[in-house]
Amino acid sequence: MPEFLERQALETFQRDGFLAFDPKIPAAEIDSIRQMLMTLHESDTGFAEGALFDAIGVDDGQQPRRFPQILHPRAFAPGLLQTSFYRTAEAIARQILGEHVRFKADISLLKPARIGAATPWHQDEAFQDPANEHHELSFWLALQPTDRSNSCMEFIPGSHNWPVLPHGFPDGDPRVHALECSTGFDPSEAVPCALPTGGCTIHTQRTMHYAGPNTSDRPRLAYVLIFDLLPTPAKTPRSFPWREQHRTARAQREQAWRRRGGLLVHLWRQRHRVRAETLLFDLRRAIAAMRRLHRRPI
Ligand SMILES: O=C(O)CCC(=O)C(=O)O
Repeated sequence: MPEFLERQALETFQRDGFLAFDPKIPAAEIDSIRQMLMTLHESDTGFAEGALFDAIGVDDGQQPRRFPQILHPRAFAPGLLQTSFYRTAEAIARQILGEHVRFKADISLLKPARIGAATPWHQDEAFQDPANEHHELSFWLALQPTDRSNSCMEFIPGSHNWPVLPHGFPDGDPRVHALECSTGFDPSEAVPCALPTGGCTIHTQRTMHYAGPNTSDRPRLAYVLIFDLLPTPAKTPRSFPWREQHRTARAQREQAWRRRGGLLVHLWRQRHRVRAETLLFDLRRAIAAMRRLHRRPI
């Protein structure tokens, strides 16, 4: 596979922990990705199973959603992975993380016109199991021109070398899905990454990032692909207390769905990740997921 990122871009990414670049996706493909995602959002696809949710707010289905997201939209529109965007992102992920890289997840991120909420400052690893260290890359594809007026991504250079900083919940409300980091860094160092339609940013699981509200008259839609390596045991013990405190309506819908048999559907959807060298890890995770279903009250 030819190397996609040139040396200078690679060095910039390694220095800063993020990169804005042009993945050269044909315009027709961008239109097709946008249409597939908007169709899913407009039909509320995945709400009952916790795949569609509002990342800001209590997500009770009563209020207009200010940051609707759909987890693994490829499960509902498989064409999303038959794209040059997927192939390019995978090639770059391999270039950066090496040959053992796996596709992890995709997410659709919509910010409705005028009411689209800001994404609080956070590091993606704060959502994950602190017993393991994670090694992942997110490819954030802009499906319309994006700048500060309609919520472009903003990053703190060099933050990918930091540990995971303390996180909490916006307004201290554990029912909100989003996590917020409000200490240990200076937001005035943020670098906004305005992008044209089809432009893309890459960031790591520790890169501190944010996106402002959508104050424009058009929805802002982004499609994210995440690639990772097998997590490795954390070198020093860590605890992320916010993970135990989190009580989202999304997680409750997902748990109820999994108990009704959705867990098997979920594991089937993850089958592409299974490799000989990761089998043991994946098996342990599947068993832990089954145990959790019976332990926690809904
Ligand atoms: O699109 C946004 O507003 C935030 C995206 C984000 O946090 C991510 O891709 O990790």
